[in-house]
Amino acid sequence: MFSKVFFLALLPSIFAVNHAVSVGANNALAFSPTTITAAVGDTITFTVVSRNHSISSAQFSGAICPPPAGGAGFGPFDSGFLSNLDGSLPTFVYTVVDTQPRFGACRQANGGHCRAGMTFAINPDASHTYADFLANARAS
Ligand SMILES: *[C@@H]1O[C@H](CO)[C@@H](O)[C@H](O)[C@H]1NC(C)=O
Ligand SMILES: [Cu+2]
Repeated sequence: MFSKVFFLALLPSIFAVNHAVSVGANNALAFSPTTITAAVGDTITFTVVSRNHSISSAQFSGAICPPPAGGAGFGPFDSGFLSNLDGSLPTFVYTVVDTQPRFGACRQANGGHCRAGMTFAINPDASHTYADFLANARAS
């Protein structure tokens, strides 16, 4: 009994996966990949590989760009501005706390990067697709 409980307690750490996301690859205003499918307990490591960006949670529709400091939406998160202008390849790690769809964007340039499509989705679903979020961001 004790050993079974102990084993179950270890499960998240045994099976947790890290998902790597590149921020600004090829100097583009983009996250790559744009969609991350992750389980509770997984981590997502965002690495800024060019310029100066943020990884900020966003609302799905409405006034998306730019997300506010601190992020928007349920359980908001925000890396703050991370610059690779010095070649330091700064990272931000987000731990997935549930499987509900979450969306994010860069808040640099007063939303200019976000409106240019610098956006991503974590666990989007049929009624909250990445394509719809991207269209909403571009139009915001
Ligand atoms: C990064 O961008 C922010 C917001 O525009 C700015 O305040 C900050 O000075 C920039 N950092 C560097 C190192 O340029
Ligand atoms: Cu940016």
